[in-house]
Amino acid sequence: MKISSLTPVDFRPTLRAARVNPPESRAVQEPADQITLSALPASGDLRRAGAGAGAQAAAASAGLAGLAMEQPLRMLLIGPPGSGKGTQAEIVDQFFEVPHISTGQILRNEIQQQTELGKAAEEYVKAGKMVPDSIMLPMVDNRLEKEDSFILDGFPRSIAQAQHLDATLSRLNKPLTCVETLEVSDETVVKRLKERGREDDTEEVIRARLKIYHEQTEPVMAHYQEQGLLDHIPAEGKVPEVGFYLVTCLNKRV
Ligand code: B4P
Repeated sequence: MKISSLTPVDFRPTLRAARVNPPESRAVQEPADQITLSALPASGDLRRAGAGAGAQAAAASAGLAGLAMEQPLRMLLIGPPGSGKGTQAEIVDQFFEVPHISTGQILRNEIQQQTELGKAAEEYVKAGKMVPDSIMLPMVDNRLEKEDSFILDGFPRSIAQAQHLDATLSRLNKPLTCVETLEVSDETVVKRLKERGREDDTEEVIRARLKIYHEQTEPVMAHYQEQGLLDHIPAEGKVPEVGFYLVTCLNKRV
């Protein structure tokens, strides 16, 4: 279903159900009997239809928007490569109208424009390796200084990056609202990314990115679990299903 064919009323059962019966971390209930998952459109449809106003109206009708607008949403989106971070950030952006900061996308833009930063990062991104912190940390700090609310996608990817982020947000007095982690198997990741076919989506590079994820990024979850900020989002399903769980969890956090 496309957003252009939806009225705010179409969203209400979905969002009401989300408020009344929110999924708990890991023990998420299958919501298919209570709501119409197709009421959440695919993110590409949202973008093509310029759906910000419609989604905001829907959120307002469910009592979501007032909360979202009074409190800045500052969320981290963490997950393996191809888990759908960029895809889901687009859905969250449509509901909460929060700037989306993707470290992967910033790096790809810099590489495409062949800036000094892009030239320095290029070999790492093409090989699926972590770009050095000497490049990443000032780049992220610079963006966070400019944004009051944000979806930070792809950062932090290591404990060192998480500790740096804590210090930056504390200095800026911008505490996090939540950390959402997208959970998906390695085999699903490989299948999705081979189909996408970006330059860094060869099987060899995908496996290298997954190895780094398991070794360096997964320990970051415990860091945020201890702070009570972590939500686990099952991300094997279709884009709107994943989006439903994610928006529902955010609804509990704002
Ligand atoms: P990213 O840009 O973060 O990685 P990505 O592979 O694009 O992941 P994402 O999860 O966003 O995937 P998408 O939504 O597009 O990083 C790229 C590189 O930048 C890294 O390897 C690294 O070199 C560097 N880098 C970035 N941040 C760094 C940091 N902090 N420190 C050091 N280096 C850093 O989804 C993927 C595909 O799946 C799409 O084709 C999408 O259509 C599809 N899809 C999504 N959800 C789906 C679903 N539910 N079902 C079916 N298909 C789905």
